Amino acid sequence: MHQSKLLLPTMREAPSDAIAISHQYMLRAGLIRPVASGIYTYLALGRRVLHKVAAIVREELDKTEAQEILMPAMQPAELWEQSGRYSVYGPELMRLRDRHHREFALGPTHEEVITSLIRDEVSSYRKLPLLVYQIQTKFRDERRPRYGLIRAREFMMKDAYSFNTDWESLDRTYWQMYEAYERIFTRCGLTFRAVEADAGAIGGEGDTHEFMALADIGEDTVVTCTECHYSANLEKASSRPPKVAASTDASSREMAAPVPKPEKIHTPEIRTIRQLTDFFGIKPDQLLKTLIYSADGQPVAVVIRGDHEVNEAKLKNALQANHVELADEETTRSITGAPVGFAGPVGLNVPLWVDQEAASVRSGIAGANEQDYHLHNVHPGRDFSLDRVGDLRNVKEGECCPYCYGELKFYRGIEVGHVFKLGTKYSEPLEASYLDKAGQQQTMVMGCYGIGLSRVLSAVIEQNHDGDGIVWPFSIAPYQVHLIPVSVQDPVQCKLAEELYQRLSAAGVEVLIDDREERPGVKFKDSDLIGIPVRIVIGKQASEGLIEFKERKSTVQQVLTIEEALSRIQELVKANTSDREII
Ligand code: 9G3
Repeated sequence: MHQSKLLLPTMREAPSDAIAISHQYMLRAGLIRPVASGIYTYLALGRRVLHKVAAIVREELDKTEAQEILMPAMQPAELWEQSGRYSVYGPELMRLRDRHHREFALGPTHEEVITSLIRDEVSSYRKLPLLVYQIQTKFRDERRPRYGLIRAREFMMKDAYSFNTDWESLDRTYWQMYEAYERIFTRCGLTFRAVEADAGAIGGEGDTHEFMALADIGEDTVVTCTECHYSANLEKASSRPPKVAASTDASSREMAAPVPKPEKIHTPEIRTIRQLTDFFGIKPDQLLKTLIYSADGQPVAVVIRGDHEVNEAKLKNALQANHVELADEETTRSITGAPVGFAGPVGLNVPLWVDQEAASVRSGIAGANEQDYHLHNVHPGRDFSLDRVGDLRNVKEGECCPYCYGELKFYRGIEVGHVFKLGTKYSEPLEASYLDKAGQQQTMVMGCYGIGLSRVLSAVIEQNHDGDGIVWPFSIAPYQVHLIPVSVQDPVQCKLAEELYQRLSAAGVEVLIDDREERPGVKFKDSDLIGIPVRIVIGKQASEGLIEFKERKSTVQQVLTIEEALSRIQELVKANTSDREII
């Protein structure tokens, strides 16, 4: 491609509202342009990268006998009413009416559409397992679109769905897709972790793993063990107490002196953890923090140690609720009779959910449910009920791995893939069933598997850039070679550049030639910005048949003959585009 013909509007500065480096470089390198908040046009360079990522996805999925189909974006509301999800999703689900005023949704995902298709077309076990996928635009009306393609309102997703006869068959398909994802993200040049993820409160779902590309801008927290392969989304991660001498375990708790009755202490304006630990001269782990939540609109009290934080995903699962959120100030006041900071578990008449480590505090300090008063000597089980105890908290960095006592470390991650065992969550309500060998009607067991293609672009840039711009991995770069004649006025340079362009293109190498009448400095700055892996500069030494060779990821520039440069390029192309298996 001749750059003088390419719409490639590079910018020296990114707009101030672009916070993420990947968003800044996508705008500055002319990959995307905003149409509205969270809605983008992909210009030529951006589309070429997206297309390469999609090609890798197709290659790896087609190896697994998955078949590619294409479903509509417009989905009749009836399907979502049958699955029961039409009312569950709020403003995030884009809704519209057709000319007959019939209701539709713009698809954020396609479980309903695909399940109704398979229900109508498949009825025998002989046709299962069936694995279909599509690469298609998704619509989710995010409240706060941000970070460019990381959280967009219209984005490209590969979504796959499997229909299995039973859970055992689903398990095989699930791990087959999991391994395909490992190959896909490796080939895209991403550093990633597959983490155990929260399967959501609604029953009928099994395992689920998220593929997280490690990046500081990532919205998710990945918890990883330093010793073993344990890796989990913070929403799901657990830990266990360190191995300690037997003397301080639960049994010694019983032997210790009985805890005196709770006593009210006047604590004027003492409400924060910090103020309480100073006032009582205790550590935060002796505080019994009580938070009032609203779970699907019903109030509940959550009791947790002062040094821990509530994990709302775990709480939601424990409560089997669709939605949980902290109650507002006046709800807290009306339920506890006191402002936030003086709430406590003793004498509350709402359901009490206690984190398991708060439950094993022997004698704690808690709010007295009275302004400016706290209780000490509060003994869980005696002074408040332990009928509902569970793991309701976030693990903390440095705690022990639940499997091997290794140390848990936190990383930020961008979720680029997600594999789910759905079970019968959709096949049940949509009545997708099949006749088994014995002629019995059985409900299909499903899995679903997503990759955020546009998010992969952002994640790759977050992990592959420097101060001058993007450093594309060869496998998904928009072009493979950037040919730069320093001066298009010089006939020798131009002639050589065009010759090279023809030879490389004829050899199947993807070349962008910067034939613009621009100063060299502008050409080099743009070249660093758009991040094409190999740069060939044709300058003064062109008359001696010598050119400058440089890889974008290295600082080394070499003066080579044409033939030397061509063979270096052939090597790089060969090494980077064969779909090499991951050993
Ligand atoms: C909605 C809206 C947003 C959503 C969903 C539904 C996320 C929704 C989860 C999934 C599960 C998998 C197939 C590909 C992989 C992910 N956001 N999810 O179901 F109506 Cl507005 O999409 N689907």
